[in-house]
Amino acid sequence: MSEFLTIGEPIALFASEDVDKSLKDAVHFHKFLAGAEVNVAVGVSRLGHSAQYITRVGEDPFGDFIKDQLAENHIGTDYVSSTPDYWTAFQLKDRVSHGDPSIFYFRRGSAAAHFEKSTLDKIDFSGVKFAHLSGIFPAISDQALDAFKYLIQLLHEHNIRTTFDPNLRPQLWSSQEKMASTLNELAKEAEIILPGDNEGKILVGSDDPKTIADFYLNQSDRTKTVVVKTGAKGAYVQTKDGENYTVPGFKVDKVVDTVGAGDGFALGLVTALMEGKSLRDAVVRANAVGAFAVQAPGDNDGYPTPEKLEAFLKANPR
Ligand code: KDG
Repeated sequence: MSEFLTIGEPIALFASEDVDKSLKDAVHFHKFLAGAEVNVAVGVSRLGHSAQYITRVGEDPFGDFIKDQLAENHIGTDYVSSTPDYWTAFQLKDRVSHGDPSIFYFRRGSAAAHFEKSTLDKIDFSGVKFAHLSGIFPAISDQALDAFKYLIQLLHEHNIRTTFDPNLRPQLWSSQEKMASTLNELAKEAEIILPGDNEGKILVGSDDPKTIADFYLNQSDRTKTVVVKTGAKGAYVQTKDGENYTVPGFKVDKVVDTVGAGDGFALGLVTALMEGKSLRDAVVRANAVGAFAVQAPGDNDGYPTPEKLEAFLKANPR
């Protein structure tokens, strides 16, 4: 029994340490655990909540590394299976002094892409307060998409609250239209949707936060809240009850790497809601964890402990 669960593809990430060198030329890399959903699980666990991660890895050094990392981060592995038949994914990320880094994946046909749906029948949903879903796992294969839909069905049957981050990864889809239509269909199943304003352009044809929120709130009765991430500016919140407001972001001295900030945002929001905090306070925490994330080179190494988070929020009151 865990408070939180998520499904995703874990990735061994090699992050370049050679600033502003292309991936072709970089020679120094540091190995990290990555994968949007596992990032969220890492941060949830670091903030003191029990978390289970659902996935499949290969019986190879990257799979072993991921299992070690999950154990180190106290993430439950009851639903992590391994296979000798397919590899675990890995990726390269460059280091840039400005903007977003570029990423190169080695993941096609991975063990997670061959995820076995029957794993989901073993899940103990008792005590689960939240499940976090992202648009990456359903993009990696038809098999993963099918399992993802089955998980959604099970979550509904057990009345589990859900967050959905579209997490656009155009490289994983056959076309932009397919990506937008599939993700918008999946978004209908979530209670809370967390798009980025830049994703809005592709998903709903506008980067205006209110237009994005209106679209998702109108397309499904199940969706109660949309929180649009607006980068360093913070977030725009709109609920089915007609509430809407902006929560400003936090200033950061030096941005080291932006990847993992969106996952940090999601875990900040979910953990605060699991602790019974108001939606507004949850979005403040979401922004705060996002600010921690951009100050570290890996995707999830910057996420705070409860002590660090508390000290940060005290020093930067909202
Ligand atoms: O959100 C962070 C992710 O981009 C990263 O960890 C890798 O899951 C990943 C992906 O597919 O891009």
